[in-house]
Amino acid sequence: MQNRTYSGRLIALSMLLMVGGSVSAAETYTLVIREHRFEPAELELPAGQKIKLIVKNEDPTPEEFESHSLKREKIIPGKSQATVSIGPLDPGTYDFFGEFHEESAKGRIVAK
Ligand SMILES: [Cu+2]
Repeated sequence: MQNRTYSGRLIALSMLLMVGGSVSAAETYTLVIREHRFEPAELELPAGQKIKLIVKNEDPTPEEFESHSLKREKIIPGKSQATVSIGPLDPGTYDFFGEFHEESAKGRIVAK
């Protein structure tokens, strides 16, 4: 009897998680690194929701996506991609850069 109650609760919990998961599903945006620059250099995103940022490094050399304001850093080996989860963000501007090529790899996210 106790077991049935327990599994009933588990089912209820997993249904809740499924519903919650689909409601707050992160929107996906893509940044491309090409010749040590980010494309686009300015990315507009919706504020107040979770974002899945895919950073594709098309260069043969590694790059590090870094942002102090977003508190994120991630190394992306050459010719590969990585996912950076961000948000929900307050409206505003968030700078980011490629730590291995700071002179050219600069960009910003504008959350609206
Ligand atoms: Cu770093």
